[in-house]
Amino acid sequence: MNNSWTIDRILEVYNKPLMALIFEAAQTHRKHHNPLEVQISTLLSIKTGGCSEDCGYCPQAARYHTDIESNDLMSVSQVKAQALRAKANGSSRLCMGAAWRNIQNNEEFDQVLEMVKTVNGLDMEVCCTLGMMTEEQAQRLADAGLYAYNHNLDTSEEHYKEIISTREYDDRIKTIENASKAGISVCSGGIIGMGESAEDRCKMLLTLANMSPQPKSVPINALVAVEGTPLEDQETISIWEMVRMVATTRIVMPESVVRLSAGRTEMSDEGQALCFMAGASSIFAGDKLLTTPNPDINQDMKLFNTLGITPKAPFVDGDQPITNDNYKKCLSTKGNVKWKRPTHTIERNEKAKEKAKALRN
Ligand code: SAM
Ligand code: DTB
Ligand code: SF4
Repeated sequence: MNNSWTIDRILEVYNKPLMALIFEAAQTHRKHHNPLEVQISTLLSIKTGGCSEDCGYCPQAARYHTDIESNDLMSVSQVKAQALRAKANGSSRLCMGAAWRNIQNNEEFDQVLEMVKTVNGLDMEVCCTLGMMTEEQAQRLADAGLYAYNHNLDTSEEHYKEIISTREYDDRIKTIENASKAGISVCSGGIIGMGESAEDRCKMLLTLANMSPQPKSVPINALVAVEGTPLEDQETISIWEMVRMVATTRIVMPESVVRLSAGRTEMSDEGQALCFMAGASSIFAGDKLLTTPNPDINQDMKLFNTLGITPKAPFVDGDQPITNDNYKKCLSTKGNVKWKRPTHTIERNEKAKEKAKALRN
């Protein structure tokens, strides 16, 4: 793994003639992954809309007037039903998203922990994207059985200031570090098509590629320009730019799963096939992302069949977490939580891992 990328080297890769770039990315892809397997994740918006932040791309920010239906936190049984549906449709991962600025230590977080435990119990990889989180909150999620945490850098540090004013780039990095420290697989990427330059895209990749370890998955989203948001008039990104971004991501983070994320409804089958060739190894499936449309699962399966691609099984790249009852040792008391882990040790996690391995063998 190369953690000493420079902006010049990444720009050099990004600016290669497209056919040469795709070829190099495809070769890198084959060295580290089975090119005929693509991981399928299903997104589930467990709490929709009404968010306090001002992310310029986001239809869920309360301050923008978008046509979305806001919803309170789902129940654990609703989540379980959706997870079973996703699993039956070939998804190995459920990614639960909440329109929160950050996690708060309250009953809603306790409910999310129960959701994590429940979905992990269905033998699916569980991912959450709940906004900023502290190290303790990350540990509680890990103890409940969380496999991955999604927290995107979105763009370069410079361009970030044009898109979001209610929090800092460093806050994002801190949350990613907190997930990593708790042993959670990091999922972090960004969005293209928000008026950024090629250099902004490459700077974002530089920050991700020089993380240690590099993120295990890197979602590349094309902006879905939603009416009512500040970015509503942005032009749809060309497929060539998407292929270029996917290929560069693949080369600078060879072992990561590169997820072809938002924006697929605007891409042709041929365009998506080029993205898979250039190293994309995961998609979000299901007819809805969080609030915007996504291709129908039957359409995706037809494309997989045409291309000879099969869905990847869960836990190929990492062990299934074992739910450790530490996660509920401190149930919240109306926003006034004292989270203590007097008995928690790293060894305990190692033991849990060994137990998981033994169970599988
Ligand atoms: N509230 C949490 C947060 O901001 O981290 C989690 C949910 S948020 C919707 C997750 C990610 O979705 C964002 O970081 C952004 O990268 C992506 N996203 C949101 N709206 C989008 C849009 N209109 N087009 C493309 N990606 C989008
Ligand atoms: C990510 O990188 N993309 C997903 C997921 N992580 C949470 C979200 C895409 C959201 C697109 C806009 C919407 O549907 O609201
Ligand atoms: Fe809120 Fe997340 Fe949307 Fe930003 S991206 S407005 S934090 S839901």
